[in-house]
Amino acid sequence: MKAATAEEVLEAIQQVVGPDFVLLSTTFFAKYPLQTEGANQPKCLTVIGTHQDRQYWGLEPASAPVASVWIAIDNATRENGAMQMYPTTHKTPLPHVKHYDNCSALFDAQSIPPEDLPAESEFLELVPGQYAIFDSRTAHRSGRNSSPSRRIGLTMIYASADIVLKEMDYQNYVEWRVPMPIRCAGKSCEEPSGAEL
Ligand SMILES: O=C(O)CCC(=O)C(=O)O
Repeated sequence: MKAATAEEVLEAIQQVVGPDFVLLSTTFFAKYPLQTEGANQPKCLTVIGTHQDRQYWGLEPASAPVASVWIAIDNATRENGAMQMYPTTHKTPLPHVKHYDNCSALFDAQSIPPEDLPAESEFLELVPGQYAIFDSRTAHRSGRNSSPSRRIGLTMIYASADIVLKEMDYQNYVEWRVPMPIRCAGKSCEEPSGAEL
């Protein structure tokens, strides 16, 4: 919660989504080293298929700005599964194909096929504490951790307060309720009461 409501982050987010906004989610993405002996390390499910956060979540209206923040808890490198970003993709919603890569941890193993992506991409190689803010339509993915080092990142998604969460289109829909969004204005955020958490 401290990271999500840090003044520096809120100021940056305001510039992108406007003065009245909600924190929709915080998620840790952990990739443990594949080479840790004896670790209960799944061979699969450490890949995140290429996706656009807001498209994948069914956030509307399309005109409402949504921004994603990814903070490195550990070093993020190409070898340990740093995020790979596809610049310019924020301009267009792209198709998400179900079961494209069944090793992907996304619901329905969705992914945007490579032919729908630009040839150019950039890896978000960050040191702990560094973060990136991107338009939630920017397509991104992350690969396996093939290194001996752990890679954990924290994602936080903010949207302008008029956002609506439509039902997600999943084949194997699991009840996954987005908790009460946290409303922010100016430099402060209201935490929901215990009952809403
Ligand atoms: O941390 C990762 O590897 C993936 C994060 C991600 O896809 C996201 O935040 O939407």
